[in-house]
Amino acid sequence: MTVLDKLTSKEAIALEDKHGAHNYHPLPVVLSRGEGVHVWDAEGKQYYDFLSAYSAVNQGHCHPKIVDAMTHQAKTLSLTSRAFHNDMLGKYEKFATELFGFDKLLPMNTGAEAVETALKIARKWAYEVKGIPENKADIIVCENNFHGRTTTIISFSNDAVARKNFGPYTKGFIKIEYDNLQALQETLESSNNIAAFLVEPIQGEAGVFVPSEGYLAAAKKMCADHNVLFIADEVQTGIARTGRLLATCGNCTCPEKNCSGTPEVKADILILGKALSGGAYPVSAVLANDAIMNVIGPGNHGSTFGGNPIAAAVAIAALEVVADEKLAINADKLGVIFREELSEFCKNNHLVESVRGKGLLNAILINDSEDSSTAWDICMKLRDNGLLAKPTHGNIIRFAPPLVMTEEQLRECIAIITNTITEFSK
Ligand code: IF1
Repeated sequence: MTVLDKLTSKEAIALEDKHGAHNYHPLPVVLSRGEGVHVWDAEGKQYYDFLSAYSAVNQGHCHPKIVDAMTHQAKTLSLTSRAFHNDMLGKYEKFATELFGFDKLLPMNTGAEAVETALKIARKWAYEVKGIPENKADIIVCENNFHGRTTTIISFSNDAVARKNFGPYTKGFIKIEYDNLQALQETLESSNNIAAFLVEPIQGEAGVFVPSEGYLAAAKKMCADHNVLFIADEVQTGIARTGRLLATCGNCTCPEKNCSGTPEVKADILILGKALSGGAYPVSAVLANDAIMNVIGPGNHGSTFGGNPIAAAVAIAALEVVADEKLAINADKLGVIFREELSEFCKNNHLVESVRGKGLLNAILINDSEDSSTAWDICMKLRDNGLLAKPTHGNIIRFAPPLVMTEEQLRECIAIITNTITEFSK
């Protein structure tokens, strides 16, 4: 077999099982092509993608504008390292900082790397600007957070599977309940050594938990009142996924919803990833204003691929697609339809308890125990019926299609979902 030989799904799974680490439990489907809202398996069966690679493929699979930008740059100059300048990085940094409203951008590759970068910046700012005694800085995080899988990040996770036997854990983190302003206020008042508050505007992996109206704005104000940095992890919620350019744009009435204005809840440090590249290439970024970002000097932080020319070209194209195709407006509109239709369905189906989400980041709660296989079994049936989705935790199924979906396609998918669950309920 040469590496380019066509494999059957069965062959592909067998190779992964034999030669690959078993760090995932994928749904048994082998994808071999993607275009827009569709993916095809190795046997050519078509599916609607309702996961979008965990909100990385917001612009749709293999978006021609993004692919063209990537291939053109790959044929021109792929990687220089930051030992030298390149003619793409500054253009990307200017484009992105103006779009999101920050002075500077620190380019990285994965979401976890960007989260780690934000934590390092917050700590350095705490010691050099706020004046917290060295090695005494604490960062507040939320219960049931998901920010990635590095040793430091899992140190403040409460997911036992992600944490166990990876100690000793990194210190300097205080966990509080998500969407609980009193807990945040009390913690902020409890110590002068708090550097920052790291929060997901919507807790995706925990089960698409949308916080109470006004939570983010109030949390941001509390942080400002205590000279504590507000760090928004928008790796999953950013880039139009929740019906706004950023989830921290809140209920901004900007007609474009892709404006270059300032988000309603302006983070001190903004973390982006995933759809920053439209899923074509690992691109992540940390954005902040000079008073914070300028604590970073030469040699403090970096990465071989961070800010490489292909990443820069891809990110510019991916962000242009979001604006040109008004993806935030579409996500907002289709998300309302999805939740309305599924809420109606819940009333007459005992298996689905509720639907929640914002824009096209939604989830349904299955009326069964967390350790039941019902959500998984439903996803297996959805696969058979041509729609791919996966449970987040136990009895919650996340639904997050590419934002390029049309209303007609969405309604077709809603029918697949409701018919499948109805069949399953019998
Ligand atoms: C996997 C979860 C989602 C993220 C937020 C940082 C990162 C993520 C809010 C790290 C990444 C991914 C990781 C991916 C599956 C997916 C995921 F299920 F793991 F938790 F989306 F909910 N901040 N989320 O959601 O970004 O380093 O992965 O680029 O690990 O299987 P990354």
